[in-house]
Amino acid sequence: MAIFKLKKREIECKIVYYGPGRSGKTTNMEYIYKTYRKQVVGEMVSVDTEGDRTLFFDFLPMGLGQIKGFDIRLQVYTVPGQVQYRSTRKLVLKGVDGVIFVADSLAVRREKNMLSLKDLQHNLKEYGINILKIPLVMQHNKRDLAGQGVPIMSIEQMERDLNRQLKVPSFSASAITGDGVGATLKECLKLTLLSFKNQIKSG
Ligand SMILES: Nc1nc2c(ncn2[C@@H]2O[C@H](COP(=O)(O)OP(=O)(O)O)[C@@H](O)[C@H]2O)c(=O)[nH]1
Ligand SMILES: [Mg+2]
Repeated sequence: MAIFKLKKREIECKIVYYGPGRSGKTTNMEYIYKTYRKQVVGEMVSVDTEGDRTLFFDFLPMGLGQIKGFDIRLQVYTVPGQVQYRSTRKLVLKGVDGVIFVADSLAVRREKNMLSLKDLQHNLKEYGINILKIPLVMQHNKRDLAGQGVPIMSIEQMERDLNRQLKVPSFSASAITGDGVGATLKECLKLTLLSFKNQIKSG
């Protein structure tokens, strides 16, 4: 739930990178951290252990300037994808305003992508959120691996697997090179801010 601080004229919103373990969520955030220095208003916080890069979550606070006289503050989180961190994933989703689903293009991760999307749907539901209603953007990550000798899925296949019912905006990306990373976040932010506007109208 976005926090509207009317006195301070601030809107605080929360965007979460979701997806299976090792799909590139932390790498997305690292790229954002490096590339949008001016918008980053604090340190990127990563709570990780050896081996699994993200044990708890990554957190990045950003300030995006003003819209209609309101300061937009953005809190970006990633979840740990590994199956065993189920409760952490749910916790990180608390109060979420927009979601970026980072899917792994590696063919061997096909099943993991689909399971993770189901897990997202389930966890949102536990907070009373319908996955079809929340601002959601899909990212097909690791496209740089095309032609590198590792089997990766076609975009068409990934769209069929993950986006046939959702029909959300989707982006090809490489979190390593940064291709598509900014575009993904910007689209999610746009949808999120639009949803506030609609909520204000209908409320
Ligand atoms: N080739 C390639 N590797 C990537 C990309 N994104 C992430 N990786 C690698 O995949 C591994 C897992 O990435 P990480 O961001 O920790 O995944 P997370 O578990 O989703 O946070 C790391 O070795 C990354 O360097 C990408 O776009 N292309
Ligand atoms: Mg991570």
